[in-house]
Parts: sequence; structure tokens; C-alpha cells
Amino acid sequence: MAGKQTFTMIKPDAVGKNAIGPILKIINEAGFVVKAMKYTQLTKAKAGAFYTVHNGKPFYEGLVEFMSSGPIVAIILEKENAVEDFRELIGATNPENAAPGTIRNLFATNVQMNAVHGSDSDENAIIESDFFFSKTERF
Ligand code: DAT
Ligand code: MG
Repeated sequence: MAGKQTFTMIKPDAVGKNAIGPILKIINEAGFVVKAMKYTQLTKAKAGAFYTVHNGKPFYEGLVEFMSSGPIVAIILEKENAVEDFRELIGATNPENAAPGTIRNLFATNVQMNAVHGSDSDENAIIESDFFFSKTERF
């Protein structure tokens, strides 16, 4: 059965464009409910740990550098079929391939600075949510 929660980050490029509000509006209008939210900045070590699955890939170092370069908004979202529906809402990793109207199509800078994160499975949604939020920080 598809899970009800996913995890997202509004990345430093989108925060720097003052796009937190517009992105949250799109997320809410798509039917997602905020269950937890935190405005924070990742250290290089924390960014590296979050993206450890990509360690060794050619883009890893740049990704860690970028993700620790400024504040992010970490959010747990709830909706039926959350992971799949949210991936559809954000669009392809490379904004050049992201469908019109998707968050990455509207707000991404390039394939590295692509505005938002979205969990790719229910299992990773749980791991990523636990990375940022304790039980008492969820509502
Ligand atoms: P996604 O964020 O769509 O799940 P991913 O998990 O494959 O994509 O990669 C994680 C992040 O790494 C992605 O959001 C941006 C960066 N990235 C991926 N492929 C890249 C590439 N070819 N060049 C630069 N950055 C890349
Ligand atoms: Mg991914």
C-alpha cells in the first residue's frame, strides 16, 4: 500500500530566490498537508550524510557544497500516495526535462540547483523525515 507521507526540502537556490511562499502555495494547492517544518542550514557533514547514497558519483561533492551553501526548509508532507504524487508535482531532476508547471520547471536553476528535494520511496521518506525531525516536532 502506498504511504501517506513524503519528505521534501526547499533547497538553497529556491530560498535565495525568495520562493518559499510560492512553492508552499503550490504544495498546499496540490493537496499536501504540512506535518513538520524546519528552517535551517545544513553543515557539509550533514549534507554529505543526507546524500550518502550518492557518495562517489561525479556530482556528489558539488551537491554537498550547494546543499550546505545556505538555508533550506525541511518539511514532512501528508497526502494519499504522497511519494509518487509529490515526485510528479516537482518534475524531473533536470529542470530542462521537467514538465511545464512543475516546481522544478518553475523555480529550478539547473540540474544541481533544482529548487526542491522529494523522497523517492516510502522507505526513504521515513529515513529522511527521521534525519530532521523528532517525534515531538511532528503534528
Ligand atoms: P532527485 O533529486 O530528482 O531524486 P537524484 O536523487 O538522482 O535526483 O540526485 C540527487 C540530487 O543530486 C539532485 O536533486 C541534484 C543532484 N544531481 C543529480 N544528478 C546530477 C547531475 N547529473 N549533475 C549535477 N547534479 C546532479
Ligand atoms: Mg533522489
